[in-house]
Amino acid sequence: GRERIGAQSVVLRGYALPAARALLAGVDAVRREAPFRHMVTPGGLPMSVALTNCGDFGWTSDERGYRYTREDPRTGLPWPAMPEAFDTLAREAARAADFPGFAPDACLVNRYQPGARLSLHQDKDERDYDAPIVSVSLGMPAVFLFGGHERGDKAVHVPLFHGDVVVWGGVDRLRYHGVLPLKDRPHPTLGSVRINFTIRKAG
Ligand code: MD5
Ligand code: FE
Repeated sequence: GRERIGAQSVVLRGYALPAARALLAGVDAVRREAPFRHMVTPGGLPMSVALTNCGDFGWTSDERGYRYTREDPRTGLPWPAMPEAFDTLAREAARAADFPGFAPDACLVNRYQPGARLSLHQDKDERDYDAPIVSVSLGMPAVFLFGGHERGDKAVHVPLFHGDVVVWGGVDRLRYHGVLPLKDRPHPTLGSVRINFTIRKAG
């Protein structure tokens, strides 16, 4: 199914299910090279969500701010390569959501354990806001908050399940969004974890 949640945003329910094994193998390959870690925000607090990256650019947060870097700050080594399965799925999902020609170069991988949350924010560290963002959810369900262009705008609640893919772009690209604290509803194969990865054009 295809659910429109904004003028240029769609949820593709179960779109990633046929590729789930390959995608999870990709997450394992990435985490072996660049383990999940709790980055510190500019405010000095560790994030409840643990993250890693793959591709040419990776998103980083520390006391100095948010930015994309070519290297993992933990090691100084380039971020792991983007798994083929991530790249293929992202291009196909973008096309299905009317964003042909998407050429991703970055992927932020988020790991949620029970209680982890993402407060309302905009994704504006990328260079090109014309490119969409493709998000893949695996494991436990979550409630995604989809707000407006001002922080105080009312946010709609969108449940996201294992295998769902969301594509955001165009006029929706800079809308505020977040994730409610994760409930512990163990997934049959992944257990008490939610993995969300977002494939982007950052550079
Ligand atoms: C998540 N991740 O479930 C969410 C899903 C992040 C993040 O928000 O920054 O890692 S991706 C949601 C998203 C991305 C880009 C634009 C919009 C939503 N949007 O315009 O609503 O871990
Ligand atoms: Fe975001």
